[in-house]
Amino acid sequence: MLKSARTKIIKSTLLAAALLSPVSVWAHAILVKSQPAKDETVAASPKQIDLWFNDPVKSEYKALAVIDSQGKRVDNHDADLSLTDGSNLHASVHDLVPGTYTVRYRVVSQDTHIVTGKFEFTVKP
Ligand SMILES: [Cu+2]
Repeated sequence: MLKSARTKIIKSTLLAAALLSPVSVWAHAILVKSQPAKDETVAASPKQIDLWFNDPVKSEYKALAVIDSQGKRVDNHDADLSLTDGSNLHASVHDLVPGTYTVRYRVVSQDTHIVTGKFEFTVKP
């Protein structure tokens, strides 16, 4: 076999291995849904805030905070992943009075990237 042909085969084998490696299987997590939804107005205080990502996220370093318009935290510091759905992060909240609230979150994707974001919702009976 010619040396260049062998090199080509080795290169394409390495490329295939890279494409099939576990790192490329796990996508970067993005927020796909929440309850309440971004910018939604709800008529009554939700019992908890639910976030759903497109992929399961790592159980370490997860955080979810709900903050009122005065900057005070109104969640119960109990952010956790659903036992049956690793893409679902939730936290319970105090009984929310009418107003606008900010949800802030941070999770670690399976690809080890940190994903952070925030959105608002309003309670207006
Ligand atoms: Cu990523």
